Amino acid sequence: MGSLATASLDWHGRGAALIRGLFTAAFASSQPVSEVNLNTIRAESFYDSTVEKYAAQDVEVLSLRQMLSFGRNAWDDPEKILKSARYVQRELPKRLARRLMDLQLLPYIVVANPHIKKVYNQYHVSFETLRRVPMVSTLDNNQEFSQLLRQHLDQHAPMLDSLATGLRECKDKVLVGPCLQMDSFFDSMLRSRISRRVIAEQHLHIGNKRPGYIGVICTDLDVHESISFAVQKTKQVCMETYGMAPDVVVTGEPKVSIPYIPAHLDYMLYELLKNAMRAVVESRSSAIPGRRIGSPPQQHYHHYISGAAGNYWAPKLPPLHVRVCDGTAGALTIKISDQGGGIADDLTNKVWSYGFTTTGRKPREAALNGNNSGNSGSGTGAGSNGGGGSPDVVEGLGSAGHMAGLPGLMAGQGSRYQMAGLGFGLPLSRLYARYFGGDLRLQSIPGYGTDAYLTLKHLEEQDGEWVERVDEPS
Ligand code: ADP
Ligand code: K
Ligand code: MG
Repeated sequence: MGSLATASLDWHGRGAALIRGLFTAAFASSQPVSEVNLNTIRAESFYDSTVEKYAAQDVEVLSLRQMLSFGRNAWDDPEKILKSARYVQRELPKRLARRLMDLQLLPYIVVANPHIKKVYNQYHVSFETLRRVPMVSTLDNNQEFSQLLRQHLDQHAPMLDSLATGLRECKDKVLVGPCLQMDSFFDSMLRSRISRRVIAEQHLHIGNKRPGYIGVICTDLDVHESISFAVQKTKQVCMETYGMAPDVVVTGEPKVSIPYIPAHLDYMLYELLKNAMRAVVESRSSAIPGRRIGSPPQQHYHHYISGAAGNYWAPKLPPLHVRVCDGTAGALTIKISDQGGGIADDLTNKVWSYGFTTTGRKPREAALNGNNSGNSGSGTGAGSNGGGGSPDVVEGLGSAGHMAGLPGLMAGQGSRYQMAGLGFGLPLSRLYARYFGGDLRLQSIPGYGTDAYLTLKHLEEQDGEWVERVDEPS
């Protein structure tokens, strides 16, 4: 991050806030890859038609099938590795340019926000750096290019934090409201981020020979293994937050596997399980530590808890039910059911908004009284459930389990887990699901519980072929 400190951008509000940044680079385009470094890029003045030029170029979309067939045995084929490098080299600047255009078109009050500015800066520095890398034509070039790519991926890791914080601060300002399509802005920013990271990580791993993997895609991802990993992690976080966690009963077809990026599935399962566990625990407010009673009112339905939070009686929590259904229509569905009180009717759409959370409301208020406006990114509730007040977007499960080999793919996570509070879990999980042709839906019975349906497509059985979802140019 330190190296970005040298990049500063002059922001000039003009009219409808068309704010341009011209970064002059302190090197010529003929410079060797190794010298193309973030430190050498400076943001000096303000107008840049280059961004527009790149943003207007067609992007070359990828299909998962292409990624798999191209990547097969690529570790043994230098030509393939170089071809892959050149693809990344061509694609990233165009995709970054499109997002820069989106950022430039935000209202001034938003672009002037220091967190959003930081994101713009980082994007622009990456754009300028990557577009100037001379064409990769040898494996040595590729090694240098890969190092640079990794550096950029790492430096962009906290981008979600900045966007989330920026959004929260802007939403506090009454001026930014209905006129700003925040959700579609976030959708395209984050979808593009997913695609850039997939493309970059796929290249960075394409030269590794790893059994069961082609690049970052696990060719036979064991769905039950992913579920038990996520369950274990979520229970741990739930215990740390509330001192208790419901059990999880997993049923359905025992042997199910799909070609998928493990970190993506891990993220979605983790977010959905956290939501379900939180609902179950919070809907039984008397179960929250603090209410300590000498003897249980109804012996059968309570159990004695002795832990860091103290000794107390708590009602038994109804378990979550996870069912794996390998459907016939080429889709695999994972259903996660909870008896956590459900979602109030008037919140069913709002929960999909970036930044919308009911964290910080009184227990059960969310489920039973949806009329109280949610803490829609206002920040008052962030972390109040034990998340430590951090605006971090915990994306992914760190380096545990089968993600161990993919430190960068889900970067931005760190090890600071929290149950809820950022309001990104649902919309971002749906974005991940849709990215590979799947979907995420909720069905809730207010006052009772919620079913989440996560659908993932089987590549080999798809009608036609999954094709990367790329955003239109601005
Ligand atoms: P966060 O968990 O940070 O609040 P999410 O996007 O994951 O953000 O969820 C948004 C809101 O949707 C939650 O605050 C909660 O009110 C509601 N919600 C999500 N899943 C459930 C569930 N299983 N049961 C009840 N409410 C839920
Ligand atoms: K939300
Ligand atoms: Mg959540």
